[in-house]
Amino acid sequence: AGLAQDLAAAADAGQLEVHYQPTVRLADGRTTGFEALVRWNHPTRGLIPPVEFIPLAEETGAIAGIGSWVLREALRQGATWTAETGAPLRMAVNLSPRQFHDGSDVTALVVAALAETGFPADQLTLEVTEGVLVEDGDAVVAQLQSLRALGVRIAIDDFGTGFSGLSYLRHLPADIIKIDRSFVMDLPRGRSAVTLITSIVELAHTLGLDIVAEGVETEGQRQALADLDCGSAQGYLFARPEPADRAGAALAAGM
Ligand code: G
Ligand code: G
Ligand code: MN
Ligand code: NA
Repeated sequence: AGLAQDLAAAADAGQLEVHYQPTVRLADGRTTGFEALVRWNHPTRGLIPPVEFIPLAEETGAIAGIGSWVLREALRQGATWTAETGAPLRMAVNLSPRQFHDGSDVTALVVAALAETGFPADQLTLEVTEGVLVEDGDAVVAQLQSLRALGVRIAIDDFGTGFSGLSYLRHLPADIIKIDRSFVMDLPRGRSAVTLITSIVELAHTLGLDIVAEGVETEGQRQALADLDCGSAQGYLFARPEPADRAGAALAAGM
């Protein structure tokens, strides 16, 4: 069988895994939550990263089943960690544009997953890219608004890499901007990265949005982002995405 057929069966075959990368508040270095990142443990090809199978899953439609499995798994894990730590940990789950575009009801999917796992709606973040608005923009905006009405927060992932400029921020209901790793990489010295991040932070403050900077790998980058008043960050400096047992152990150790 080809990769596409294998992929359609992967969730049911128990071959998908979710890894978890912490989000850290820069003011005090505390972990406030995790981003769920899926991996495919293929029986013969080994661990396949999402960049190699999410696009295929989007083409074939397998993303619906995979997305629903990841959401339920991440919320189940989030509910466990919340119970263990007593802290209102956030869980962020990535959604593909395609999950909004095949007539499926994302809100119903999320409501069912929240009910099934007992994870609180107001601790859930859903990450979308601006590409989600390219097709059926009005219908997608309506879905995002109904999700926010539940208390779910919407994050714009990979912010700054799209082609539509800042104007779409007026149309995309959002709570959080995730500054793309490609800008963070040029800190602390890169003049244009500093200028760009400064304007994104100003814009976010004006619109009442929170900021998460992605891909922080060095202490210099962390310090620059703290100086620029970015609220939170993720990156290898703090932790790589890890299986639930390792991420949970780090959490319990009080990171
Ligand atoms: O760790 P990393 O290789 O996990 O992730 C690469 C890309 O795959 C990122 O753009 C990320 O947003 C995407 N991705 C990871 N997990 C998921 C998922 O569960 N659903 C979707 N749609 N994308 C994901
Ligand atoms: O597109 P999205 O932001 O959802 O994807 C996050 C991707 O970035 C994942 O592939 C994740 O493994 C990767 N990632 C997370 N932190 C770092 C980092 O500090 N450096 C690099 N190079 N990649 C990172
Ligand atoms: Mn993401
Ligand atoms: Na990103």
